[in-house]
Amino acid sequence: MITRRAALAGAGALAVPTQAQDLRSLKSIAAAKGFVFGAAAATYELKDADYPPLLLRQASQLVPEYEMKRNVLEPRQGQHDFSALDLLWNFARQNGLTMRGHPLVWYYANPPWLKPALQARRDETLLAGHIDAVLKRYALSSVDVVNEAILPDGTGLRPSLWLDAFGPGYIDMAFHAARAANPKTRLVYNDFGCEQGPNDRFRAAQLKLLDGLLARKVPLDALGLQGHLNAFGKAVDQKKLRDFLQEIHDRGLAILVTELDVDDTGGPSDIAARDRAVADETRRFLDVVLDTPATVAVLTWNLTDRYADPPDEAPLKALGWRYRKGPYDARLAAKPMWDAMAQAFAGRRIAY
Ligand code: 9MR
Repeated sequence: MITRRAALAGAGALAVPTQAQDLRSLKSIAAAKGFVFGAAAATYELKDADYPPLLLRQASQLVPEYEMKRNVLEPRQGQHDFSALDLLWNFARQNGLTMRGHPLVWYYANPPWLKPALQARRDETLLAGHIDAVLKRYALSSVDVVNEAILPDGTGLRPSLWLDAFGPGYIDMAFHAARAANPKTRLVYNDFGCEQGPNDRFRAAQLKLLDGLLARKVPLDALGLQGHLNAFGKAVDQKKLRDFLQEIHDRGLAILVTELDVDDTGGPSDIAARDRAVADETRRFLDVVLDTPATVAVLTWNLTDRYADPPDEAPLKALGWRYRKGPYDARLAAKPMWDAMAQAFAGRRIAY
């Protein structure tokens, strides 16, 4: 007997690509399946003449790698410096890409003046004023309003300057400020603990946090799964991920994969074997993520290995290797991870 699922998958495979669909372009395959493909980009990458053509061919959205972080945007109190972010924004606008934002409120990458200022007196404008300034300046399609507020082991909220200053209510405050500043931008809570490994406690903590926000009518639109996977670490548990994403969908929230990359640290010395494992893990993850209509976007954390950090593994470093987490290698050639993404994208059931 042919199942509904198999029939739909078959129909997808036989579908004639539209003229606009370029099968070597992830953005085009994604668009045909009703979601956006994008990538993190950085100002240093735009200076590399080889890179923008690749980014523009593959991605329809960008997210700043670091240029929207508070330490970059407000190095001195009250003096915003939008110059780096404007470069990315203008690049996106001039080339027809949308931009998503990351992050407005984070425990990390803050300027040194901020913590003492928060400690000096309770001043909500130190949180809301920044959110307002960013969201009024840029028309972002979505934004990570709060990033990584849960402890990685899922035992509670992560200690932070924000938690110290305002208590757990800082998360509500941030979302309210974001909605007030720009009612059109999709508001996202973004974290990394739900997608990989036996992390039941994190998933429970994530649902508890989201349920609290929703019960209090906090304006929240989506959950961001960062998607920092490891091909030789804690593998994606497809059943647990599927069940979890159903919980998110049941709550009426959208899902975005915001920072997909796959670390091959700990793998064998054979590069081809590493690449296969990375591709397999990518596919296992994306097959589940794209099997819910809640998923509206997939972004990789950068697109290539060209600018990546050297690995911690001394033997690899000695060989001049780098982290190899992206779908393109340092020569900007597509890796098996690219094919895994293209296949997972193309295999999405289109009946949404
Ligand atoms: O890749 C980013 C790096 O360039 C920055 O220096 C760093 C601090 O701003 O942040 C890195 O990006 C992180 C992201 O903002 C949140 N999730 C984890 C990312 C690191 O893999």
